Amino acid sequence: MIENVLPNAESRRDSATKPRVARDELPWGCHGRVIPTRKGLCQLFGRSYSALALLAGLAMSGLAAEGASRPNIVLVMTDDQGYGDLGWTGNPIIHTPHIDAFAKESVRLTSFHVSPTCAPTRCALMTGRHEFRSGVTHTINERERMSLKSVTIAQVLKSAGYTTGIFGKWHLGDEAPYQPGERGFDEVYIHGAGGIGQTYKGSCGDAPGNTYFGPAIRHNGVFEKTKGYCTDLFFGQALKWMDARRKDKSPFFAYITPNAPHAPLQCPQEYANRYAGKVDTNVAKFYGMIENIDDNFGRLLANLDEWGIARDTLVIFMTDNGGTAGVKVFNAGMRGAKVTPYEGGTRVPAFWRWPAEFKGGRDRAALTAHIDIFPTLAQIGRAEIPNRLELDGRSLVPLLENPTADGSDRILFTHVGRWEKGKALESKFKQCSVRNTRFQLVNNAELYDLNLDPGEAHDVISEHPEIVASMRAAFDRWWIEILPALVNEDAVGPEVNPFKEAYWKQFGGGPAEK
Ligand SMILES: [Ca+2]
Repeated sequence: MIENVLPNAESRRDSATKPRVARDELPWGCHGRVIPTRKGLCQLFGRSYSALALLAGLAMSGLAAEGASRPNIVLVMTDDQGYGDLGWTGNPIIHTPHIDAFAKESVRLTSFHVSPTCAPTRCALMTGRHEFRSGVTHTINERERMSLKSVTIAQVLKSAGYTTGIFGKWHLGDEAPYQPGERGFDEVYIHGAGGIGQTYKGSCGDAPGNTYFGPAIRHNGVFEKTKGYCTDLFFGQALKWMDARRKDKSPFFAYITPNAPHAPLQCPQEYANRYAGKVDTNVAKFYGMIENIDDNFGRLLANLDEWGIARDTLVIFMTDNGGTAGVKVFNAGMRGAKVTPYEGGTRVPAFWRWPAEFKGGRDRAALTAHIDIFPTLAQIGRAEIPNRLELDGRSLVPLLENPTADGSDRILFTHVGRWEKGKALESKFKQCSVRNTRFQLVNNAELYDLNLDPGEAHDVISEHPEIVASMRAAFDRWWIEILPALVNEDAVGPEVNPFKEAYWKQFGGGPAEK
């Protein structure tokens, strides 16, 4: 099945033309024994990372040991919660005791980066490749649709025997072929568009009349009318599903993606009340939404304990872009927020806990990213990545497993996208960044030394001409690579949102009633 969904020719890069990479330049999983029979090469700068690297990583990892058990995987990614919106990261007001306690037990990736907005991060996470390679350059206008040629981590884990479920926000296409049930998920319990109640022209839209309380949720293609608050519903269904799956012989992958605390800021009043008088009304609701997530996260962990599977379950907590409503209160000293290419736009919390294999209670400062999740989970799940699929990410297993692994340097590319229709070419340097561990080149015009200046306040572009030239050259190469992959730029959406059409087909009614 995976073989049928390989990337198309234009997005494959000819490995015969790639530069050879010296052994000491290879990223983490590539050190040690390299299996020469596998097609593909690890490339410097995180630009391309193939199945070879995965297998090499497996060869040296304890995970490859005969008979080592494969964990269940639970990935929780909240929406629009920034790095600073947790007690653990220093927020002086918010109350997140369950996530904080979990962080304490976890391996914490302290320089973990995602894309600056919702659908792009979800695409990069799902594919292990920069989202532009799958045509995702926006959050609406059919430009949030993940190319049907893309291979998802859900498909790869499923092919290795995992049972897979998504609970919450998908945001990679609302038309039938783009839905998660067609992209590797066995269980699908989602809202439409980029949020509950959202409606845009074309395909991107949720069920009619939905709010965060009692929304109609699409469950394996059939709408269910609900009672209760959205986040409670998504965690509740995920727990119900996990409870059924834990008795199976094969492991599960639960991708829990609440739409909260994304705006509109709607939360149970008792949660907002806890912050009344401490912050303004909107931030009180925003923090209330996060505290509600924290309660649900605590419920999840308590259930894993109660079921006796916590030790053999990898749980990941992360968020999908930089801060939003909370940055004016606390942004952990960073510049920027969601929809910007600065640290504050892309750096998010990333806590990984797998008691059976990872020694927790540690920070890892290496430069890491959402694109690394695909190869990491594939390695952990002992799933084979299709031969010709070349990833931008690299497995984090050595970093998570080995307290002394520090990782070689790499380059990450960020581009906010969201250009006007037809303006991709002229938007090359608009809202973008190139970064390595120490430096970040923003908009091709500003350079920051993150070691000395994590708040990106002092432009040092004139002091490091060689770094700037090297980053510009890398970005030029990357841009040429991704342009042919922008398959959604001229897409024309349907007249009616597919979610609404399906809802009306099930319950009656039509556009006039919206
Ligand atoms: Ca988001």
